[in-house]
Amino acid sequence: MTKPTLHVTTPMYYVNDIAHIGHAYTTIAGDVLCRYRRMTGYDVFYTTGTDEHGQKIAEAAEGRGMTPKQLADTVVTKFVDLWDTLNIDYQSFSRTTDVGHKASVQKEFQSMFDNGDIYLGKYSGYYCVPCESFWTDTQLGEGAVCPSCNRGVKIVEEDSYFFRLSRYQDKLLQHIKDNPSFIQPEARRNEVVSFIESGLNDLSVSRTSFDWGIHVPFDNKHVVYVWLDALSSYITALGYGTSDANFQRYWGNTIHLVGKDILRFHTIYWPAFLMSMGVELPKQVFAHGWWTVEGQKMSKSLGNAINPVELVNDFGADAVRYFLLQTMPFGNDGNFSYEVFISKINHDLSNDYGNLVNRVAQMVHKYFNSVMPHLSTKHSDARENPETYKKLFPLEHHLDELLDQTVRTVDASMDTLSFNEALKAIRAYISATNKYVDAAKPWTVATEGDMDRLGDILNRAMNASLLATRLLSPFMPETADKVFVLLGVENPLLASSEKLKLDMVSGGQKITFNTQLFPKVDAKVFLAKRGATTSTTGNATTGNADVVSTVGIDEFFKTQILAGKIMAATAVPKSSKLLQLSVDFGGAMGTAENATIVAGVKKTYAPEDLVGKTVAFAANIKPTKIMGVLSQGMILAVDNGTRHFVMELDDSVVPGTRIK
Ligand code: ME8
Repeated sequence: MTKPTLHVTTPMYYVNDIAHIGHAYTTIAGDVLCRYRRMTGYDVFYTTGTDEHGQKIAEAAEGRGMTPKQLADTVVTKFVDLWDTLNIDYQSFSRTTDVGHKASVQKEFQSMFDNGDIYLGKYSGYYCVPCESFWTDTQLGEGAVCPSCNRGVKIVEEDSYFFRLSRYQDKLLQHIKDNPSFIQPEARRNEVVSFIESGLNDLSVSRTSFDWGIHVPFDNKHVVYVWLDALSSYITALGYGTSDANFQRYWGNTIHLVGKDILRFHTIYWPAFLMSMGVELPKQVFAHGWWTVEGQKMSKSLGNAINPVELVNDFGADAVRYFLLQTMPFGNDGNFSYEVFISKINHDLSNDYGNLVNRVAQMVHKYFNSVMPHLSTKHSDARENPETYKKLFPLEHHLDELLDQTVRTVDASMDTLSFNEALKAIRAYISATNKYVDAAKPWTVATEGDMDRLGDILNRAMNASLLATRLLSPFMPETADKVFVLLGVENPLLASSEKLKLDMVSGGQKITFNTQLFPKVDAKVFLAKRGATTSTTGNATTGNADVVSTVGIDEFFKTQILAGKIMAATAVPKSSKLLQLSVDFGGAMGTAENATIVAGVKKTYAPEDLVGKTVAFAANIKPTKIMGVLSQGMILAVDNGTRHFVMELDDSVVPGTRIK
């Protein structure tokens, strides 16, 4: 029998900065959904990736004195590492700079053009670089800011190709009406419907004022609008336009998980592009809510973004995965607070779940020499008939009924992406199993010497703990694997969710469980310690972007940090951020000639401000072309978000002196 298929996607994340818990949230949610479906009989493909073109990335790279591709390569490594750390099991990590993607986007553009949906015009209006979105003056927020992110917008006037979005207005409305679950949650669907009903303008789908993007196949002056480029990743990740076996197999049964901020792109532009190309629409776009931190919006300027790597280091990947999905309904906004996070670890994971597995395992060690007991014949015979079972073993019968209900609730919750409801049901089952152990009193039964009854209780309690673990496994894969190994159990893929109710072991296996799954965290101690250290992602411009790791002194000295005298400086043409410097290192770099160094400090310094200054440079960085200029080193400067401070040295310091 062929399995039903499912394709789940995260947004293609921008590479201007490293990920915070908001990015981790979407990606964990998708992973949980995929793992659950895979476990219960689906053939699943999970796509994530990065959005690397466009003005936002070009400017971020320029600001850091890197090429956009260099910036992308650096940040992509961090995304890949983070997804490994969080145990994200994806099938495709798609980059918009991948060669196959580029070729496919060009074909898509051509196909929309051939269908008469793309025409040449002139764009005149506003553009928000952080959101990469076009706005008209009537759409701007108070103070002429971007209505989505409240930041400043640029006035843009340039030649542009337009997509005939207006042509798709009625078709889109009809599709949304005919497919009520196409946009979820419902409140978001209503928002989109009102937006479409207010009238759709044709959409600018190419830019000419910068070059970092995929070129329009028939007009090299234009690069494809970054949203058209990035949205296409959802199909190019499956090989659309290149080698499309996965596209044929998975596309259509697709769920796009997105934050509420990018709903319009996914529910209006993307379906319209697909309609124009004659490609089936995804099954659903689900817009989840946003996280704040200790009550405040996460932002670079506040420096309060939570770094998921740091959280995992402190609490483990599973605690992070659990907390993020348990705390709020998927469509709602939520708040991250360390106090609440720690209290959930202590209550839900340590007291309830960890304690259940531990106490049952300890009793198997103690009373059965670490070998899981079988059910007695009396017990298993009675279980054949629900009426008899209810009469003879009411506690266990109740546990079975509750499991039946729990599995149904979990499955229905996964259909509606109500992760928190699924976890609530599992937690209730764990709590009921703990109560079952309390009520059945195996320690009393042991003193009475009734080994059959004792074996029955521990077999049932152990199976219940294992079933809870199986239900938790999509959320907490690392913990589940550990428990299964230590309890000598396999967790095979199942044919359907119905099978989740079946006992996992009959008995006889040797257990080696001897660990605390979730040690209690002392919130006071943790918060005091944390107060003394850094806790947020920061950002690349304020320099604390990475989790601090140490380097050996030898490693450090591989970088030649030298005093260099700036002999000449000019602005790099067409760049708002870059200066080209001619720097004297007094022959220390093996040549008497001055070095050319491109520095992203123009927002603070005019060329003449720098000439004559002696400042610190990293002088042996591999030469790199930046905006057409070969840069042979890097200026050292602090960027406090508003301005730069180059590291100026006293005039008496001789050029070429090593800084140690
Ligand atoms: O928008 N709370 O990329 P992006 C919850 N490249 N989720 C959050 C969040 C928060 N505070 N902040 C961000 C882009 N997210 C485009 C997407 S897709 C074709 C192109 C999550 O790096 C949320 O999923 O800005 C949001 O939609 C996504 O990060 C945006 O990531």
